[in-house]
Amino acid sequence: MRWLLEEMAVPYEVVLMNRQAMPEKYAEINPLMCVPTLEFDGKTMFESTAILAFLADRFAEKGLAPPGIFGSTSLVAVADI
Ligand SMILES: N[C@@H](CCC(=O)N[C@@H](CS)C(=O)NCC(=O)O)C(=O)O
Repeated sequence: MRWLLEEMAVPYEVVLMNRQAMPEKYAEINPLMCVPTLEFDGKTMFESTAILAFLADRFAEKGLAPPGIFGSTSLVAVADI
């Protein structure tokens, strides 16, 4: 996720999590209690492949994935190999 944000030159803030002591409240934004989680425009999302597809679509003008649903699908297919 961070490499994609860097490639797209999209500013972001990293919030480090202590994997040994994740606050229970974190489950409200990531029910899997793992990282990564993306907060964007007041919404949260989890699962790295889903986040990559979202970012590629949201910043489609950066040209890092083919456009549209077929582009998202091919991105997910490659990311999940
Ligand atoms: N399928 C998830 C897997 C995420 C995952 O495994 N995250 C690890 C770190 S890379 C994690 O948070 N593990 C929690 C733990 O080990 O306590 C995704 O792709 O986002």
